[in-house]
Amino acid sequence: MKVTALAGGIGGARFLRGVRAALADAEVTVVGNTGDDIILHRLNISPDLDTVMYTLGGGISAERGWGREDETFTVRAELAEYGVGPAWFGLGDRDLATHLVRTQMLAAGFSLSDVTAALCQRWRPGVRLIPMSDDRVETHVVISDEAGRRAIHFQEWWLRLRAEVPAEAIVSVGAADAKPAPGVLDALAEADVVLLPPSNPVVSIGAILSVPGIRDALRETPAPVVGVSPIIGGSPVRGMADACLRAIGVETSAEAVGRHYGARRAGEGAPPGSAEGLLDGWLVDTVDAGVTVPGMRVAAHPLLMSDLDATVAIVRAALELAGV
Ligand code: GDP
Ligand code: FO1
Ligand code: CA
Repeated sequence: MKVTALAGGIGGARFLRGVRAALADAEVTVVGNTGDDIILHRLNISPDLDTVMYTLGGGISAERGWGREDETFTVRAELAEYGVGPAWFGLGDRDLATHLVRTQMLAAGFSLSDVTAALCQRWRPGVRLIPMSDDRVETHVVISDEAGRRAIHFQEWWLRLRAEVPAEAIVSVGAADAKPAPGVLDALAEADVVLLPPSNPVVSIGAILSVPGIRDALRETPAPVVGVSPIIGGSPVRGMADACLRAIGVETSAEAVGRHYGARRAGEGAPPGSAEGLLDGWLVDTVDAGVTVPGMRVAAHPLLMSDLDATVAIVRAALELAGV
């Protein structure tokens, strides 16, 4: 079976661990979010690609969910002694090697897809991990503070400001001119099932969908498309997805996020051709049972990915909803 998933960082990576365990023989392609990518100290850093790669490759920090296990931060501390920041970004010493390899390969003319494949030669994540685009796309957040109204990089908003300053807009800079990376559209067209893990609907899944062509490919694939809610009982399980949803005018609830993704096919009574959404099925937590989204099958299952067994059960429920 061919499975294609779109993925952000921690929520996506943990779900994918369940996909791999539930479907040992499946060919899994992961389209990773690169909207979080940032250049710091002239280094190309791809947090979400690395989170997926380290999580599936066994190198992730179990406690933090990002960066490497057994990490040290000596380089960051030495930079701070020179008064060089940013202090808000956890640049780990082990992680630094990944950024150095990526930066050197990009400078030598390799694409981000090539670089990601090369890094995965070491980590062997057991899935084909491809970036959403080889072109530079960065999520920026429009805020107003003492320095006035301006756009800052998503990482600065998320890590330095802890998303506490309201986002007036969230912009995918560069997306309009970006192309999907090689293999992205084919992976969607040729899949037997497409899964949207419980990743951030705005800055992870939304960023991937901002690359022209990806949304249409999702709408047109013959495969069933099923999403898993990152919102349980009106709150994100982890992180500040509510601040991102507020910025796009979507309530923080499983129902509102399901309606935001929308149904691929028109529901009963709706005019033909009126559906413009992405999903055939929406999996919500049991506390959200009863949620309805026009045109979509909705099922309820406990959605806390507390351990691998619980995650495998979530994946199985999503596959059942997809009918595969
Ligand atoms: P990020 O890039 O590290 O922020 O990770 P993602 O975008 O892939 O996923 C972030 C989302 O994962 C958050 O909005 C959380 O609500 C969601 N999440 C984290 N853990 C769980 C879980 O155990 N169950 C569910 N349903 N969602 C989760
Ligand atoms: N998340 C944090 O909360 N603090 C950090 O200092 C931090 C550094 C970092 C470095 C490399 C990396 O791959 C991920 C890192 N993350 C960090 C996670 C990540 O930047 C974001 O939390 C997610 O991308 C949010 O969507
Ligand atoms: Ca992310």
